[in-house]
Amino acid sequence: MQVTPQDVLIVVDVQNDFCPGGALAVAEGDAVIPAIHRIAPLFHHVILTQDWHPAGHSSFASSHAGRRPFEQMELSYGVQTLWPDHCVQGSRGAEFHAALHLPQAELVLRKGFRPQVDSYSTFFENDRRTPTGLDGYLRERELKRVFLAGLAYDYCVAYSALDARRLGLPAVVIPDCCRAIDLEGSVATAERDFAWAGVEQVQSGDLCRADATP
Ligand code: VGL
Ligand code: ZN
Repeated sequence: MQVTPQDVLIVVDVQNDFCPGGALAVAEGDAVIPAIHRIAPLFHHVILTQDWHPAGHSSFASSHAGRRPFEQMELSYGVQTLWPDHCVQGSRGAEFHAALHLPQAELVLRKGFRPQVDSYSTFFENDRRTPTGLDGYLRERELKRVFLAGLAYDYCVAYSALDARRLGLPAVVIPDCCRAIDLEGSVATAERDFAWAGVEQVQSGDLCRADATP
C-alpha cells in the first residue's frame, strides 16, 4: 500500500506505563518502538497521542471503594473497565518511552484529562460524544487518511480506528506495530469490529512511499 502526503501516522500511547515494568504493562509493549521507527520515515506527517489522567481519575479502580482493576463498572456514560492507576499527569509512567524517537511529530494529543470521563479513542472520549479536537485538526490540515500504530491494539488503537471510520476517514491499522492488552476477548472483538467498519489492516512490510520508485 502506498503512503501519500495526505496520510498521517498516529502513534498511540507509547508511554512507560504501557510498556514492560509499567503500571498497565502490555506484553511486549516496547517491541512496537523499532517497528514504528522503521515505518515513520514513509510518512509526511506523524502525530503522537498521550494518555494523560489526573490523579484520582474515574477510570482508576482505586477511585472506587471496594473495586479491583479490570472489573467493569457503570459510570454516568455507560460501562467502563476499571484500570490500575496509570499515566498520571506529570508522572514517569505518563512519559513517552525513552527509546521512542520521533522528533518530526507535528502534534502531541493528550486525552483522558477530564476526571469523570475516560478516553480510549483519540477522536472522542468514552461518552462517545466529547470530541478531542483531532477531527477538526485533521480537516484543517487536509489530512485525509489515518494509519494507526502503538498501544493498545484492542483499546486505544481500536477505538481510534473505529471513530475515524465513524467520521468518514479511511483508517489503516498496522498490526505488527501494535500490541494488545487482550482482556476477555477484546482482540477478537476489535478484529470483528474492524471488518464490519471497513478498517483495513496492513503489515508494515507492505507499506511504501507513493513517490518511491520501485
Ligand atoms: C489504554 C486502557 C486505559 C490504551 C489507555 O492506551 O489502550 N487502555 N487507558
Ligand atoms: Zn488510560
